[in-house]
Amino acid sequence: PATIRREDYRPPDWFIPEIELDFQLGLERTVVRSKLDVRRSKSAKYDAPLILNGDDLLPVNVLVDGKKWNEWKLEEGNLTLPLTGAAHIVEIEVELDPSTNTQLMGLYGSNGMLCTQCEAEGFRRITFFADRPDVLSRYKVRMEGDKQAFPILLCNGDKVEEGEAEGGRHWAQWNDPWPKPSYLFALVAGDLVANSDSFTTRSGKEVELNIWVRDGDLPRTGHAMQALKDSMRWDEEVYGREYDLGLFNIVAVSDFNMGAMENKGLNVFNSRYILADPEVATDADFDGIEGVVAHEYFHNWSGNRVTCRDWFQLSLKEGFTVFRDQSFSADMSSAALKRIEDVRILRAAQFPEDAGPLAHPIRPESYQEISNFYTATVYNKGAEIIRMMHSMMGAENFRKGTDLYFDRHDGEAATCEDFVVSMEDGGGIDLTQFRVWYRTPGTPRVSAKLSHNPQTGTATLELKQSIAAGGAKPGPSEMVIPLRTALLNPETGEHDGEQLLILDKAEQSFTFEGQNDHPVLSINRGFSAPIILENSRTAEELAFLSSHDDDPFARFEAMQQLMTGYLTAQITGTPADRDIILQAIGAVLADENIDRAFLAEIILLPTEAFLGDQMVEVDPQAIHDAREKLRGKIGVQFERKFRRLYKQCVPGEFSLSAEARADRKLRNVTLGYIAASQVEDAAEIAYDQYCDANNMTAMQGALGVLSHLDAEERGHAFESFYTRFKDNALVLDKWFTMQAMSQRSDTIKRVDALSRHPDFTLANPNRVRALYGAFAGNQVRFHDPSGRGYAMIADMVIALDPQNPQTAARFIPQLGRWRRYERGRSELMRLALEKIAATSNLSKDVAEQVSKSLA
Ligand code: HT7
Ligand code: ZN
Repeated sequence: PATIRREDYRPPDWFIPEIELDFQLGLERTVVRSKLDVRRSKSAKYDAPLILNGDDLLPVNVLVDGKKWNEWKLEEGNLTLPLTGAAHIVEIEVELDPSTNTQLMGLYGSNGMLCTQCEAEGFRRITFFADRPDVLSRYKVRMEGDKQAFPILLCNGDKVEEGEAEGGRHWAQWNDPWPKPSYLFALVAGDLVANSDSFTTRSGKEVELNIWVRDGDLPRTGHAMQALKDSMRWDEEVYGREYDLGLFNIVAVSDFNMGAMENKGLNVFNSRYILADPEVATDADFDGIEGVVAHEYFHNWSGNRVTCRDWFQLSLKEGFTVFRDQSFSADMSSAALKRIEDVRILRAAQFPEDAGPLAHPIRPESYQEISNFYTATVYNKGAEIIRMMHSMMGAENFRKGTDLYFDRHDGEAATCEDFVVSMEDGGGIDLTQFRVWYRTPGTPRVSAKLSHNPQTGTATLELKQSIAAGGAKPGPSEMVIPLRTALLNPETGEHDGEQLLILDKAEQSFTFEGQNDHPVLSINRGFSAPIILENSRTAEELAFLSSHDDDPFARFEAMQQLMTGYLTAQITGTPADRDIILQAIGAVLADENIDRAFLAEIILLPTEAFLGDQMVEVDPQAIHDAREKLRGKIGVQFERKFRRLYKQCVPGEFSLSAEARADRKLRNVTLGYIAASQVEDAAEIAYDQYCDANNMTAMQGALGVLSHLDAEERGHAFESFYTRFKDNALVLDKWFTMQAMSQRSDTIKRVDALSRHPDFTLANPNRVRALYGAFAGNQVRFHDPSGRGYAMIADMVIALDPQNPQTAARFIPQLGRWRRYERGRSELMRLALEKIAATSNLSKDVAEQVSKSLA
């Protein structure tokens, strides 16, 4: 496949300021007629032809300026028209069969409804068009369809007219006043009902809000609606951004490749990010809904009003919007827990990407298939880059910068560079060197050494930065790394205030006066920079920080580092002190002032995947064994305390209050430790929890524990769960997931059997991710030394690719990490990749990921 390079960007030869679309809708046959007002760019050559992208389309009819036109050519799917004038009206008719669109890009059928997904390049599967984000058009759309099959007809903007048509059909005319790129186009037709509400903007405009779902799902839309209203208010208060239409529609669909899509005025969501009530959704699900609803809403400004010039600038809207949704969620609940969770995601998804064959800068230099670049790097590392600007500038100047950015570029297709320049001009900061982050892949490593001179009462901090091989590019490569730092009194844990140190050289030292005792270093507080901090502190210092640091993230992090240090030593057969961990855990368990949710977080062991990322060569079985051994020891050591806490956290009436959520969380974590201590009644306690549960968090916690056990309660619970929830697709996904995550040795066999279960289908991405996504994340079972886990994923990718290449390609990175594993597994992973590579007619999506993984 061809490689597209950032440096090759050229502005469009033709603009299309106006487009009219007419849809005659049908699940098996939809006719699309378009009328484009095309204008040659002043900078284009006089004979530059009009090239309209198409993917799997055939023009039925082409007119230019009202006359039938036969001089078109189809080249690689694109329609080329050799036009000579400066402006023309081009009309094109195409026919689609949405029922065969299994890629879920363009116009497709889902549960009897019709819906669209156009980002990044789906609009070209609906009609021929300049399908690039720097061509902005005003859309007028008429849609017509059978009234019974599609009683609700939705599109972007405002509905300006509607009426009845012959043969039981009806129609609606939608106009969107805001020029937009084609990737923000959306249309939905179906039998839907709405949870309707309204929002008054701060300037007094009334906005109608609707969340459209299938009939029975209406009672599960309340949380999403509240999240939407909270987001609208928050964006006004924190960024001064108001909504700009009289209507905001959200539609939930069950077949969707990603989480949701920010189409102008008509967001389309994966139903898992809309539907929730306590019986079917966990607390994490509720949080996911709040975060994704906010994310899509925030795109109205960061993405829609100011969009991207080209897809290399994707992080301009995605990194910034993730930062915005993270800040929103932090403001809505606990900022500390949110930060811990965000960093966990970054480390689980982005750090490995940055350390592997698919590493790329947040602003990539090239791609073959843009869908492969909706990555944790572009999204989550992108958000970290914005967060660092925020830390360095302070909230007030940051806001001045974003105000200027929105003012300057409103209605434009902008670049990352435009954003940085606005932040410099508006926020009064020089970001010259900071720009290195935009072009450099890889996670920087920072070593920190603190020394103390009792004679002078000074402490000196020596910092060094480096970046893993393959990460650094020639040229100035030092990153600007803002490190929130405090020096803690070694007795009391107190300090004289935190400082923001800016590390912008390869090596740098900072001196602190007035330090009579050797202080304890608290650094990268709040995870102020997305770096790997190389072991800079002793186990004793880490234990001290885990009970004294006043920055909750740093406190959590100290415990994680303490546990990680011990476990990595165990795995490699190096002696290490376990007692200090037990003491540290004992100290937090004895802390009467500790927040319960934070306690649940801080006593968790690092994940097996994270531990693997710390190893030179990964042996998943050795990691699993060492971790389980420590879990067991902690369970035994504190069994009485865990049982007491477990009882104290007995749930009352369900509530989403912070206290109730903390209790549910701590109850599940303590249950996990009680089971890890291998006491006889563990299965019984878990089963009782399952039976008594009045909410999904408790149920899932219980099933999660039972899933690993060899007890009859396990079978009963899973059967009862299936019977109760088999008609709820989102809950059934959990049933598949929990079995695929089981640590039992028969898990591969079980996953194989589940792939033939009548409720399993490759046609639904949520189901595929529920079973295979969960299994590929199950370190000890996916990495079975036989290689059967790898073969299973490879076979699934080969089967799924012809139907849904985007979803198939998302499984390649798991195998792509083959170089990190011990020899036996490494070779088997490589062979699985080779098998995929040898498959004929691979999609561009899978081919790009596989070839890069093998290179
Ligand atoms: N901006 C949206 C991206 C998206 C997408 C991309 C490729 C294929 C399918 C997709 N569905 C949604 C999601 C977001 O970041 O808000
Ligand atoms: Zn987004």
